Amino acid sequence: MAQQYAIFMTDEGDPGSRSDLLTKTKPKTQRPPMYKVLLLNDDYTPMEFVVHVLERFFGIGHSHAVEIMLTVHKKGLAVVGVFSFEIAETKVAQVMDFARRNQHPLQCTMEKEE
Ligand code: TYC
Repeated sequence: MAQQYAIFMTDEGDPGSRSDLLTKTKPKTQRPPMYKVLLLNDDYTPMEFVVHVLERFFGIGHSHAVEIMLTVHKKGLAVVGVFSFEIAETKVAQVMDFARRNQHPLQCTMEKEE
């Protein structure tokens, strides 16, 4: 989105006149949207499996992975990372595929930030 602003110049001795009206367009820098990857709780996926998923697909160290897993277990879900659309999509697909292949109902999803 471009932000527009106007510069008004009044003539000396003629208050209020706008003989010179300039408008400039300032290009506003656009950041790409970011996506939260969420892990959801369920009653059946083993805790160790979830910890392994966090280590393997998100590069999270063991003790932090245990903490995140327990947060999901207690609160129902947690954000495990924030990525560009393509990376988030890949992480979700990798986790869902790995869970399915191991016959666990673990769910992973993504959500646009803000
Ligand atoms: N609630 C599961 C259990 O008690 C553990 C679990 C944690 C499952 C996190 C999914 O995303 C999850 N075995």
